[in-house]
Amino acid sequence: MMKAEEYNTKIKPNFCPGCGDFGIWLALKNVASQLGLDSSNTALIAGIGCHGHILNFTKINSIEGLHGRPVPVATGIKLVNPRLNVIAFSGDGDCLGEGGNHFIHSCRRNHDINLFIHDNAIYGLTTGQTSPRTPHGMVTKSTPEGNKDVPLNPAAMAITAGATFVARTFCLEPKHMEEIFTKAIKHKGMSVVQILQTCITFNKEYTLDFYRENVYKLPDDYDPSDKVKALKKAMEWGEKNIPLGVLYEEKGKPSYEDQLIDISKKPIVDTEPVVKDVTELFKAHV
Ligand SMILES: Cc1ncc(C[n+]2csc(CCOP(=O)(O)OP(=O)(O)O)c2C)c(N)n1
Repeated sequence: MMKAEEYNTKIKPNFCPGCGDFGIWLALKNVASQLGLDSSNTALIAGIGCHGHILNFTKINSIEGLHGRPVPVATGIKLVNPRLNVIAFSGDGDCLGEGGNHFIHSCRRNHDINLFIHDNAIYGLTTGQTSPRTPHGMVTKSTPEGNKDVPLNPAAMAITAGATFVARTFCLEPKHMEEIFTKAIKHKGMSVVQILQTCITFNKEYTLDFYRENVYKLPDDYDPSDKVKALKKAMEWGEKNIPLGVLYEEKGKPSYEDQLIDISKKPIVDTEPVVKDVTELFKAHV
């Protein structure tokens, strides 16, 4: 079992000072340590963006995919080796903009993967353009006269699209994040976690103070199994009205991988490749 600090690589985190991604990274390492996650049982995937840097600082095997494409990489890995815990990190732009279609269909198929969305409501890495989560009216580099679009709600979308675990947490609530990440990883089926993340450099609206004033935790007696109630909860977004917690959980629904009889009997990773040397194939097709 590795200690949390043993997950540090030699690369020093280069998130902006004060970035909410630091909190997410710390929570990931704590959860990895508590659950015994390592490269023998876990794969990490990310898209392109500040969120994707998390892979560089964490000592677990990983792939940084193309922008908007962490989900197809994650589902591919899970299909080849269903024994792995597969955790995909995505930005709100990455997940809902460039990768929007993958997001919807992975929920619909109930792939047994975890999708952690670093939702800073802005394109961080490219220095502050609007994303599909940017509030209406907000002035950004790409919308100097105010954003004309209305934001998407990834938690509500995930619930209606068919994900079987949908939660919301906040990057400055370490214990809450750890609890939610742990539940998501243990859940069988598609887990979507919207992590409200401050971007102190480019999002001056969804600040630490904004979230401190407006988030609240779902009460202990909240029942996440009622889909319609969960959707109503997920749609709450306003003054003192942003719920954190497990919004929706459906247990026992077969995952996509469960339904592939051949793979569930013998994972592809355990199968001898039919062609071991591809040199001749290349010669034939190039
Ligand atoms: C197909 C494609 N479009 C655009 C880009 C440029 N690009 C790289 S990162 C990024 C924005 C990332 O924002 P987000 O996904 O919200 O992640 P964050 O940086 O905020 O963590 C963009 C537009 C790209 N690399 N590939």
